[in-house]
Amino acid sequence: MSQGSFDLSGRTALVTGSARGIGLAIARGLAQAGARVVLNGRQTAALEQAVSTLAAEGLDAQGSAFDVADEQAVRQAFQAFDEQGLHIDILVNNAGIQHRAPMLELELKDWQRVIDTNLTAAFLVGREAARRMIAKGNGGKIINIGSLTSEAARATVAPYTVAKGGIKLLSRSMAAEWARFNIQANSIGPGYILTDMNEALVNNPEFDAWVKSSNPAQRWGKPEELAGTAVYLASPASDYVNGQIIYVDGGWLAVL
Ligand code: GCO
Repeated sequence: MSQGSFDLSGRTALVTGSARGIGLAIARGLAQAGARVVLNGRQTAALEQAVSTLAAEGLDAQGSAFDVADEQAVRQAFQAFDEQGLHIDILVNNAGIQHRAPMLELELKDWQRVIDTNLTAAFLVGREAARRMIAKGNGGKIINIGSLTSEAARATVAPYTVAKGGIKLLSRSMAAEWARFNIQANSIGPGYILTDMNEALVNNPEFDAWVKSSNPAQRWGKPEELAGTAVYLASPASDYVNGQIIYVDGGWLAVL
């Protein structure tokens, strides 16, 4: 069965920022569904560690270290894939950073860094991937990782909020231009998830209590809880789903 199938056998997925956290959990989920996964990060040691972890689980994983916000580095990484005969059928734009500061104290360089990594990089990597998907004529899947801040702002994380709002519309722009090539571009909006990036929030008793009281699930999410939605959006089961954002947030937005 191909229509409606969740099987990713024979597909290759690139997951950016996948040495840990949400990216690693999504890469693992895609690999468990049959895909070959290419992990990405900037730090080679952490990347190699993640590749070994997945390989030890019997999954098909390899690494590609490059900075997603550096146009030249992104180009070179895709040229290296071409030379290896590696075609990216599924791209997950996950790499992201956080910088928490009130806007009145926010410096331009930090604004720029967060926008570059969380938004512009998804365009840069998406453009390279889509060029090849279109040239090959087999379609493709792009999943851009948004956030609750794709929908609602939270004080002290303005550049992150703006970038994640942009991610939602980037998926729609990709859908608008590339749907005719059988490319589906959708977003996933994770809720508050237990990751290294959120360590300071998890360890802040007030914030932790706020997350638990404002969320109908009354708990933080786990990175692996994003994998099922990623597999769905990477698979033929979602071939007529395009430009959407699916929140995986325990119901947080439902009661906002
Ligand atoms: C933060 C942000 C995020 C949230 C995420 C929820 O302050 O770090 O709020 O990291 O976890 O945006 O979707």
